[in-house]
Amino acid sequence: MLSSASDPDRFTDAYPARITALTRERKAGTKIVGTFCLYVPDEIIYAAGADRMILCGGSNALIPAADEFLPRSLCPLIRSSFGSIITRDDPQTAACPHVALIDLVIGETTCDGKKKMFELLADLVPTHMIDLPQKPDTPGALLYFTSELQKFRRVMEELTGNQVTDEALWREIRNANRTRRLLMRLFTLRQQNPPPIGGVAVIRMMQRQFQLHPTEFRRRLETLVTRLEALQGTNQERTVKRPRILFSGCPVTAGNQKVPEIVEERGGVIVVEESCTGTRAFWHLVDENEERDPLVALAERYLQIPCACMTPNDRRIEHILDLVRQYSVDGVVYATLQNCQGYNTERHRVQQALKEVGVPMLAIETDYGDADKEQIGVRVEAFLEMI
Ligand code: BJ8
Repeated sequence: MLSSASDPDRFTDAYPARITALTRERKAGTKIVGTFCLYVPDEIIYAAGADRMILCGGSNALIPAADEFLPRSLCPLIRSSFGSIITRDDPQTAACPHVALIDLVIGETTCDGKKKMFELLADLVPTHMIDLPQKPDTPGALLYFTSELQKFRRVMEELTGNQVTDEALWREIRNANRTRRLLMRLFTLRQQNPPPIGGVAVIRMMQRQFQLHPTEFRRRLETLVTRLEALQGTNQERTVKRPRILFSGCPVTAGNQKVPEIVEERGGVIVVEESCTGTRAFWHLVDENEERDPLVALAERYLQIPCACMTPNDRRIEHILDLVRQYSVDGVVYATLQNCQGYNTERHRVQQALKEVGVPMLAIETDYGDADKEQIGVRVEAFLEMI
């Protein structure tokens, strides 16, 4: 099995080269957009001829700078992200060089903490907000979100000076779907016992999805998938039984892999992630029927993402139960960030649903610090022994 240490296809080394490429692109006039969420369709950004980087922070070191502005009762992801932006021009503290390259931030109305953080951010960087309907199944939600994407399309046209044509949108939709299909192939391979690749390695790769250019990410992903498919049937570890874990909860942003690392260090193997650094990022394709309005096709696909900011969010529960079946899961580790109200509150419904099908769940609520590592390790070990 490939582990994170084997660094398949050098996904983790890609960041410095990406910064060099973005700096060059920007000098040549390309606009760089910063995003924080899966609900912002990359297809529109790339159809406008811009590039994008994700701005979700995973570094604990950036939080103190943010705490001068934000309450400590916000989740570490929001505080770390804000910290990376306010320190972006200070060479002593700037930890994320891509942040200084951003021309426009695209925010979204998901959780309250992010919404209020975007208000402060707008004083520092030009910011456009996409208003996301949070009852996705109600009549009118699709129409409304499509109208928000139309506004976003115009914003991108103004930023870049390029027209976002339907043709360019369909091209980007087809490209993004290709990546989604490859990810589906990779995740399907993980249904094997044992899986050919560990969960931490996959999470690190998924983190790079939001930093690399999509073409570069797809190229590396294709190499990895082809390699793993060729290895099928040759795995010598068949006698080793490690508990198969579904990892579910808040996104695992780059720099914050603490909990999944502990799960695999203590003897479990993560076989699938129900997370924005997992299935939520690629599970649904955009309809490629070019006789339709591409923005409607995009709105349909993106509204299916089962984030805990949505209500009701039954499709997330159904998705988790499906994954449990498809991946022969022995237990679920439900990992959330402190003060994330959506995912922490939804924990109860997930736990109830799993109880009904007899699958044990361990809930871990943590921050970006290391202080609770040992304590989490003890709990994870006891859980793995029990399942
Ligand atoms: S689609 S999960 S990327 S909103 S952890 S900031 S929810 S308080 S990141 Fe997210 Fe989009 Fe949803 Fe995914 Fe708020 Fe929770 Fe913090 Fe979070």
